[in-house]
Amino acid sequence: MTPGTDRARPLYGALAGLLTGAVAVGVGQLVASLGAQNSSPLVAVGDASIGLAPAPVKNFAISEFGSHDKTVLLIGIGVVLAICAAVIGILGTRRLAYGLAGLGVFAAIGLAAAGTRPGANAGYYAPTLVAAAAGALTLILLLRAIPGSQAPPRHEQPAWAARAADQDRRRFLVTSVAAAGTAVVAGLAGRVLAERGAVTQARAALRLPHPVQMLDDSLPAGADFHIPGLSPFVTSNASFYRVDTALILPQVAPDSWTLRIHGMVEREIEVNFGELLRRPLIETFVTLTCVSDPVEGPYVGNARWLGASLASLIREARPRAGADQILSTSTDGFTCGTPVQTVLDGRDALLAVAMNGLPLPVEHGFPARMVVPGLYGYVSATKWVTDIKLTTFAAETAYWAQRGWAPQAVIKTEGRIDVPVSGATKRAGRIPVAGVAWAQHRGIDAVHVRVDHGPWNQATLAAVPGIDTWRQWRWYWNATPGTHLIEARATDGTGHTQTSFAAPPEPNGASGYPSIQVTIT
Ligand SMILES: Nc1nc2c(c(=O)[nH]1)N[C@H]1C(S)=C(S)[C@@H](COP(=O)(O)O)O[C@H]1N2
Ligand SMILES: [Mo]
Repeated sequence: MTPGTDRARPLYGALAGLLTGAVAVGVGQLVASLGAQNSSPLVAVGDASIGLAPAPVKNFAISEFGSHDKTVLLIGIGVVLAICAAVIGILGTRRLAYGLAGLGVFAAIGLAAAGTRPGANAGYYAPTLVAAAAGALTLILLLRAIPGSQAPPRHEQPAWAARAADQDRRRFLVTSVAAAGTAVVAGLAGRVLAERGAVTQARAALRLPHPVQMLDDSLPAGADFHIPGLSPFVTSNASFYRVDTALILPQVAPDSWTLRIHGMVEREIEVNFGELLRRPLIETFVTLTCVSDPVEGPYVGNARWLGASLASLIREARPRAGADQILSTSTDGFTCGTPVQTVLDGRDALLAVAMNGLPLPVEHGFPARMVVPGLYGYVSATKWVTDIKLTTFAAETAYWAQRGWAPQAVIKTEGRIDVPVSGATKRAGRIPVAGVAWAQHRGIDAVHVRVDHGPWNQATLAAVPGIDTWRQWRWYWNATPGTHLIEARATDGTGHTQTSFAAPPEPNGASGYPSIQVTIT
């Protein structure tokens, strides 16, 4: 063994460890995609860390990274895994058993996390076990291929030794490339299989029934001012915000979907997807809002939903007196608590199957989700919902309420200035100031705008189909040179004008006037 290869051994070890980790993760993803959904070890570990993360960390992640919080989490897990994998590889160069023991620790963590998956069965352990076996094999092959591992006898001629070292390096390179290729191919195949599977096909094949209560047009007349930069009245499915705790999208096949309604009911019921579609379906516009949406934030969207009346489903189960909470659960274990009274008060609370004329996109809850006008998403809008339990707020606490958010939360009267964009520079003259305002199930009656704390000016409101959506507004401003602060405030259908008090999203929704700064030249 030459001194050079000796010093390089830890580096080779780290590389062997990284490749071992990559093969294990890739193979794990592939095996997971072949079997039960939700069984990916990586996702199980990620979900477990989401579940275990203290509320402030999770809230910070959502407010800082928004819908990208999961990407950040996955990158974080990736970095930690990479470091550990490198260490395992280095340990392996000392003694193979140390490296294998390190792998064993990871397998144990993966198995433990898999066991906590909702609906976990023996099949959930398979991806981790196969991944660990593939990892062990990779580690053994790579460690053996490290140059100098099979040290030539000391009496070898230097020239011979140099040639041997060269061959050794080539052998390590070839083994490494094979390992990297395996990791990439297995990982990609796993991804394609997981996301392009039966559910995507079932969704494409789904024929939506006609609603009994149908809207005339996809866009109500006069609802959209069509001002460039202003949020369109209808948010397209592609640009609709997404907020959930799912690391990979739950893949729920419609023919395996059932909704069970149980708990404090006289008559437990279960409906399958065919039965759901045969119920009288309602079509209605509802604006969803996330409680995490900061003032001027992006987590609001308006869509045309098609679904069965949630109230009529609940009534069929005949809730017992005293049941005040509808605790809904999704296939991935997320829970959500909605007041019974709100769902039964006559509003269009839906078990929705379509969004803007298409079957629900998988990321928005395919095949069925709840939509309840007037309540923030975390207490009303369960996606991939399969279980509804009638209970009480005193007896059970839903996912976000366990983490410090209000157990019940009505959407606050709020708005957003979309035009001009904050920070923009515009020419002096008459320019439109426009935005959207919302107070779902109370409606928007007025919006006022002021400049530099001057008098409030009444904005013109667009038409709306009802009180459950946001409402566009616009006001023409004679802009004069200088830097200006523009604020807006909305008044809802109950006569209540939104508060100027600036509250953060936690625990029950942000408040305060939306405002922008513009420079006029
Ligand atoms: N299964 C599931 N449903 C969920 C959530 C979730 O994390 N998991 N998040 C809720 C929250 S906080 C919001 S704001 C809405 C967002 O719905 P969207 O992603 O379709 O816009 O979904 C709700 N439904
Ligand atoms: Mo939310």
